[in-house]
Amino acid sequence: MTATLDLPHLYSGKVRDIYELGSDRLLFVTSDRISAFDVVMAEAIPHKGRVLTAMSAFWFDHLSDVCRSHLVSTDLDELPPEARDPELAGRVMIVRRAEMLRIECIVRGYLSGSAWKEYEREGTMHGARLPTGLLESSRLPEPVFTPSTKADDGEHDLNISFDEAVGVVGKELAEKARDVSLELYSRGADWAAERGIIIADTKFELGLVDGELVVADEVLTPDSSRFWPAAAWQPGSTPPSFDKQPVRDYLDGLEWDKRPPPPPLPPDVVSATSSRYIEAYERITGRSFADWPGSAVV
Ligand code: PZK
Repeated sequence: MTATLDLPHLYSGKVRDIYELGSDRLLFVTSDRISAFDVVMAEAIPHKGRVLTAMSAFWFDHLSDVCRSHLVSTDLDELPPEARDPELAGRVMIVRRAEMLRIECIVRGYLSGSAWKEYEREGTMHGARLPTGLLESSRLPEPVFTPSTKADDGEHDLNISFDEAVGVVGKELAEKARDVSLELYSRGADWAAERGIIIADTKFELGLVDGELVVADEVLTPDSSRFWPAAAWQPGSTPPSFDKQPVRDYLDGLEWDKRPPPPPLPPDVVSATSSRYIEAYERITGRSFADWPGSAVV
């Protein structure tokens, strides 16, 4: 998709790449790749990377009173001239280089995923007892900070207790990270809920810039969170994901063992998924995606 940038490459994730921009800045590029069942599909979802970038930029600004962010600019014109590829418009973030905390700051407002599995078996979440009688996808009595440790590439992160997080980053930082994460989640989830989207849980990546805690990576996007259509939420089952449902529905109808290579996605599934991402952005921000840089690039 994206022309290889002539900048020092720092990191590649499943859907994002990070490059170096001098000693204290990085360039984040978010691709249109999508994964399902932990496998990256062969087809790109048009504009997905722009939607995630636009949504993160919205939240960074909207939540800036809770915590500063690593974001400096999403403007292509602030890149070195040779890096200003029109295909990159709307999908880049120039960010401050941070010293990243070695924990993933997860906040859960609803009981889903690995937390539901643990509760079903043990009645606990990350080792802490929860009320009895909760169902899959139940709303928790209050949002809970449930950190995990970063696993190596391809491995699943490991859920840890708050005390184990203290062991990794120290008491003061762990408490700050917990308080900031809970406030970011609560503010974001309340905002989204008023617009018909449940943010069931989310992952924040925090770091230090000049000793100050900042929120890095992407925030409160469908890739870093579970987004559910509020209208489809019913405790006892997992609602469809707001964004990936067309892909999941299609794959569920196939006999695929969930191992690479993934089956090809039909064009109507790809375009329905693209529309879902754009709809999530427009609902949450109240802005038109047509106003975001690069949205007319095809
Ligand atoms: C940084 N990641 C995680 C996960 C990716 C990258 N502002 C920053 N300063 C220094 N390092 C990072 C950041 C940020 N954000 C974050 N790795 C390095 C990560 C998944 C995909 F491309």
